[in-house]
Amino acid sequence: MSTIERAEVFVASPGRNFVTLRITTSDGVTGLGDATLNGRELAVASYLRDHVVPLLIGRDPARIEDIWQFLYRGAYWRRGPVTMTAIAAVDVALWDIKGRVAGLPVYQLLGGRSRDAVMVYAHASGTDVPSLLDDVAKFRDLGYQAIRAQTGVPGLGGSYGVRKGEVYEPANSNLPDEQPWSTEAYLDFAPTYLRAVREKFGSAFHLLHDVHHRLTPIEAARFGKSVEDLRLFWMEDPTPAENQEAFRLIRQHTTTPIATGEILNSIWDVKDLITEQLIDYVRTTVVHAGGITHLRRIFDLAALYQVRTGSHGATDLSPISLAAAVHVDLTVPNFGIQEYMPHVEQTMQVFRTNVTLENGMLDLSDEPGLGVEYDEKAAERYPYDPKYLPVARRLDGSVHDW
Ligand code: GCO
Ligand code: MG
Repeated sequence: MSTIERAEVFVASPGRNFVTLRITTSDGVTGLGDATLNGRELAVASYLRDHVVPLLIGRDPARIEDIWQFLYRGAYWRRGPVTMTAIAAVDVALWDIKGRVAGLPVYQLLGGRSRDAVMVYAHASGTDVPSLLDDVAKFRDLGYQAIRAQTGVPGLGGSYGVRKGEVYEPANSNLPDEQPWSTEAYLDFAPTYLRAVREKFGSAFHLLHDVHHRLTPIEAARFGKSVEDLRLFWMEDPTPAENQEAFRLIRQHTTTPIATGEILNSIWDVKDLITEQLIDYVRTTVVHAGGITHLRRIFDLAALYQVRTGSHGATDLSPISLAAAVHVDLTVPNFGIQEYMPHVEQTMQVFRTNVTLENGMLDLSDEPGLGVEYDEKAAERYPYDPKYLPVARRLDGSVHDW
């Protein structure tokens, strides 16, 4: 029987920080898992190195479900981003190994294709309406079928989601960058710029918007109502999601579709949202929600309630997670959309993947496993570089949800 012989954790910063797990079997087969938790990277690296790797050595790498249960139930302490990201890294690496051993891409092990390719959404942003419109035009020309639109709020420096140059990278500071926030200014302005996008480009593409957890339920209801005629694909994270019941109130007032889940980690975190049909898209991801094994469990529950998938895919999810997401997205019956932001050149020197983008759709070739290689030597050129996500403060100085 082949056993797990080695499990190594790499922390590197090729353009941004990534934590990567590589599992090697006694037959010399390797598998990769992403363990990146933006701004809290070393906590997951230690959880893996100090508490999980010793438990893996000597186990049968083919027993993915059993290892998942062992790590989840065996920790005693349930859920949480650190634990679930660490378990995810192991789970994804084991699916990679299973595919390589079988000589099949992971999506074949998951039941094969349900679709030819995976629709993604691009990120248009600007500092004001004209620059946002220019950016939307750019993504329309590149062939994207779905575009998320965000822009700065006049008079407020540093709103969520506004790209500087070619790259959007919120974790950009050695200590958290403290950014001002005014809900009133946002609620006055955001519907105006979303309307400007529809007026200029029409309705022949999907328009998305990320509220980024900043509104109360009744404010979110007002926002959703005010943009109903713009036919948004979704409003994302309208209110913080740890209180699942809060979404009932939003639902009572608006038909604008709702997406949430990027910061949630388990099926329990989204159970009420799904079973009460309080959301339309669940945004949990491979990396932060316990790997392929657990994500599929969430997506299957969602399918029963006509909730579709819309996994998080910002650049703080490594190319391993993006590849794993595409394998899952290709197979699940209730796929909705996949978030996609291209990684920078340095990142792609370290992670080589076979994921391709054409006309706003992702696909991958038939290499066994996930189809990702990690270049350890290249990674050594990019040591860990501590960075934090920003913190939002209301105009009176008090902390708000970022
Ligand atoms: C998104 C997200 C990201 C997060 C980031 C935090 O919808 O892509 O909200 O932009 O803020 O992933 O690390
Ligand atoms: Mg988001």
